[in-house]
Amino acid sequence: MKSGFIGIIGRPNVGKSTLLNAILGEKIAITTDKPQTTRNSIRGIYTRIDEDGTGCQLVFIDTPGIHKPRTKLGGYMTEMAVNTLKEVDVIIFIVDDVSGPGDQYILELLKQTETPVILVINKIDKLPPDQFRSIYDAYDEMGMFHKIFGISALQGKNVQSLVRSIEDMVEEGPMFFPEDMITDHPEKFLVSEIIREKTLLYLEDEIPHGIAVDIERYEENKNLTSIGAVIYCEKKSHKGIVIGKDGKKLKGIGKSARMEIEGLLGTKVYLEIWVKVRENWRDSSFSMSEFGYRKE
Ligand SMILES: Nc1nc2c(ncn2[C@@H]2O[C@H](COP(=O)(O)OP(=O)(O)OP(=O)(O)O)[C@@H](O)[C@H]2O)c(=O)[nH]1
Ligand SMILES: [Mg+2]
Repeated sequence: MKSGFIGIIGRPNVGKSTLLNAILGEKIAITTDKPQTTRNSIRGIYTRIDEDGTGCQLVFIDTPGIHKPRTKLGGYMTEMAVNTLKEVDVIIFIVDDVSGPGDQYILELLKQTETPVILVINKIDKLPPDQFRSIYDAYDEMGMFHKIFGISALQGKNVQSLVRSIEDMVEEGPMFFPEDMITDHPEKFLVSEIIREKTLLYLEDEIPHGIAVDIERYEENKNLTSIGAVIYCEKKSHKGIVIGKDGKKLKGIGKSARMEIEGLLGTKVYLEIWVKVRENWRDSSFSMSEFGYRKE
């Protein structure tokens, strides 16, 4: 048996969480078109066992996008991502069609580690071949990557060969998790993330950064899970926007979240959502900790 830990890092919005889901073939990490969607390290477990009992277990760690923090929460997110670099056997560094100063910063971090790094150029489905070539060549010239892959996480293109290549890189080791486990996060956490994803998808720019979801009630019965959730926003004016005219937006958020949660839990779901204001919570250690943004 082989096993290892793999960190997925990159700027916000490059497709780290989309790649994690593509590798697992199931959605455990939320993804949106808004930068800074992921706020915690999200662990996804990939296990392949052959008929002869040998195989490989790879624990992928999706991290928040590395960016210049403007709030305590931003600092926490970037710190989570940077710390992941120290704990893994292989690093996947993802870039996409736009390059930013964040990439330079990450490259400097990578130069300070001995851990092998795979460079992944994502979103090839929308990259013209000559642009792909020039991105590829620029990174190849640096001579610091174990391998370079062009993939489309969204379409699953080249994802299998990426995984196979990582299997070749990790060493003999134990199974860390049971064969059928795809994440070690509790369902309650996944539920709060689904609600946050739907909220972000329904909102315009700016407000999403100030959204947090707290699960206040979580009662599991045989055929019904009853959930009470609070969407926190930072300003009174944001509360109205989240609720929408005649409550329409909140209803939409609730309905789409409920449907996805029912799929996840395999039960009917009764979901109640309230919207509350917690001013400047992103700069309050107390509130951050309450919403689950604390060091484990
Ligand atoms: N066209 C295209 N879009 C992609 C691909 N992979 C991801 N995206 C899109 O890029 C956006 C960001 O994807 P995420 O997976 O949330 O990105 P992330 O790196 O996890 O972002 P943060 O969590 O904010 O750091 C979403 O709208 C995805 O649908 C891809 O291969 N092709
Ligand atoms: Mg993400």
